[in-house]
Amino acid sequence: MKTVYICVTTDVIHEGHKNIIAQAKKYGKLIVGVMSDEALVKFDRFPTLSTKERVQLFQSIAEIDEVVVQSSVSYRDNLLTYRPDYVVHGDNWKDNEQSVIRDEVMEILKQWGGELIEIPYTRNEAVKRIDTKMREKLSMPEFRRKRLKQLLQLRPIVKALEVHSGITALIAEKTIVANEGELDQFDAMWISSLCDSTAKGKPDIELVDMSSRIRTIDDVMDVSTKPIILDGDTGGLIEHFVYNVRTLERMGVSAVIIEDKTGLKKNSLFGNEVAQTQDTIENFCEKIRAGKNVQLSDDFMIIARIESLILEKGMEDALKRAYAYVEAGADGIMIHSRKKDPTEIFTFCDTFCKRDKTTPIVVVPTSFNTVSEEELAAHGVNIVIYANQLTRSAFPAMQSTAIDILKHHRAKEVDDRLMSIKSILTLIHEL
Ligand code: SPV
Ligand code: MG
Repeated sequence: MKTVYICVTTDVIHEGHKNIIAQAKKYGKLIVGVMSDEALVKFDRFPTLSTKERVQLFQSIAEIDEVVVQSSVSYRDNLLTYRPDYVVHGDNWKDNEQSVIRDEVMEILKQWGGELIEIPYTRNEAVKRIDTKMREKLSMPEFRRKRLKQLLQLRPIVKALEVHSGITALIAEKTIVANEGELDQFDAMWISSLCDSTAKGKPDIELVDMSSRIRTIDDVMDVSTKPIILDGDTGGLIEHFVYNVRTLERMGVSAVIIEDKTGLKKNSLFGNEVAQTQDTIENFCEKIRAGKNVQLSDDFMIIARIESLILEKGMEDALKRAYAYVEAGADGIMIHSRKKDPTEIFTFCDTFCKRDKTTPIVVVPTSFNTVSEEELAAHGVNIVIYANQLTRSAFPAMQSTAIDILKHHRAKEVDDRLMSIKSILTLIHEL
């Protein structure tokens, strides 16, 4: 009896999947590999069912002889274990980033003369509706809010990208790369005070108020499903912060990071070049406690950001504050530095982790940007935020276009480096 292998990533079985299962079964004993949650979050969509639930879903289908877990995006391990005569897949993975997986499957099957069989993917209205609905579900507050905590369990390090509009949210949502035979994507979005203010042409001094920040969050939420970490600046007055926690939680934001500064806040990357005042430990702990007290779900996180290294108050002060903030209820600690050399960040993380092995650590490597995600994870960092890179890449591109149009008195000279009108018209998918 010949063996057939298919890999599945879905939470809902529609007629497209049923067709592939029925076709695959014709070739022999059918083994279905359910892609694990850990692999799925890099590959495609965030699952709404756990690996175990998805395994059960496929176990209930009569044509399937065996259901196993595929714990990587690559088919390699399962193919080498089961050595199937055939792998069956829809024909929808040839012309996108998944082609690296396809190439690898064909290469491995060659070892024992196995064959890849591709079946036309079912693209009717009913299938389209189910696929869309599955994605839309993930944008609902109850799914989105808890996703950051889920990712902290699934990812060696959670990667967040700065977004400040619908279009930047789409970039964070949809960018998937194939690299070294693996697929990868961002896990979360950071709504930065610096970039949200900059997009509005305003300084990063808490001038852009919460109503306006909420407008940005809403624009981002409208077109995306990934979890949102909000830069909450200082959190403002304790009496205001509690209301904002409620609003953010209800909207489906996953975490707010508040920094231990008070008075007129300036961007941290100025360091001591401008006057900045750090809050007292007592008052900041009070703010954390007040926020935690009004929170209704278990999903929402209040992360305390420590400015001691930025303000050159020393490592001991940073650590003392970290322990106090966790004691007050903080769900995570963000430690910030504006040094190019990551040593002080590593020292903080190593020391903090020795005493506290569970509280997540967040870093923003804008200045210490030579550090890899792997190195950060090795020092116990759980979330890395790329806090301003989209804004900083878009701005010079737009500025040089404006300069060149003025220089040439026409737009022809800049046209080659612009996105085509056709691409921009088709960039946004309509419902
Ligand atoms: C932001 O992105 O607004 C931040 C991070 O707060 S930093 O600009 O590095 O202070
Ligand atoms: Mg900020």
